[in-house]
Amino acid sequence: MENRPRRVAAIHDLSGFGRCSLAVILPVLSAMGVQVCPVPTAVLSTHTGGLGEVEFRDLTDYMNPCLAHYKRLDIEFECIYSGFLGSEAQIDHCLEFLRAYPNALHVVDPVMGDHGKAYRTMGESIRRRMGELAREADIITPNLTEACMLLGQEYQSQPVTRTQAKSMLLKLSELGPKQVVITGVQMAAGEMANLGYDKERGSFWIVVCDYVPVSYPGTGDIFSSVLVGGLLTGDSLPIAMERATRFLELVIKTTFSYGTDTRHGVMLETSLSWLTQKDLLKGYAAL
Ligand code: PXL
Repeated sequence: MENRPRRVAAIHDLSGFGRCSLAVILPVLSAMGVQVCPVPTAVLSTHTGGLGEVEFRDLTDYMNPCLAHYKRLDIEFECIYSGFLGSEAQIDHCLEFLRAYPNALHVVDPVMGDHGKAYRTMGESIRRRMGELAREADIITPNLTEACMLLGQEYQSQPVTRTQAKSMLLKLSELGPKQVVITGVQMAAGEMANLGYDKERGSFWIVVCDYVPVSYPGTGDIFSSVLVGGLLTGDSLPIAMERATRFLELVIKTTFSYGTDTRHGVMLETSLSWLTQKDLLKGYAAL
């Protein structure tokens, strides 16, 4: 392979205001020394989380010709990374990207909902198709709500025991992915945690994080992007999980201290330089 930064095709929407999707994925991965090639699925004036009527342009028709052009150019990608998708047709086009690059790391962030509820745009049939996409992934990064949706089980609002956590991770990996990371899990022991499982090694991981009593849009996109950036630049799974967790803690606490409108997202700009340092980390533990 050529001696150059790792390259990712990032199949996500571009929301102009609100700091989510490509607006955060691009700076995060660039700061980590990874080249991002955005494949925008739609352009929105803002995210869909409470900022009024959104100006929206669908780009579904762009996705296949874009892939065809990259193939004509013989452009290689080390990773295909998808997230929020607006329609079943977009899921089909993502599957085509994955099949066109079988040797790339396939990362699917199955963005479907949060806090036990599906996002407004994520009806039952698109959620089912998202499950199909997740089966084709090497790595999936659902939050707890999305993990329950993928498993067809009711949202678990009660804190999760270690045994339940391991069982969910195992069942998700049985769908297909080799590595599974579940974010934002309230553990029965009292901590908030991100959990991971590596099927090939049979290892379960937990990274505990500080709880902050607010929720911001785009934090799932930032978590998955740091995870992807870490894995593509030599991190092990638990180290990449911890890097993503520590960075989110930093941006969430920074933002919370300013008391800004949560709908505006996290203040990524002032914390981005932390990602360029590649600190060594050791705050993960076996689950
Ligand atoms: O961060 C997930 C996301 C991505 N894109 C759009 C969204 C959301 C979450 O609300 O609305 C357009």
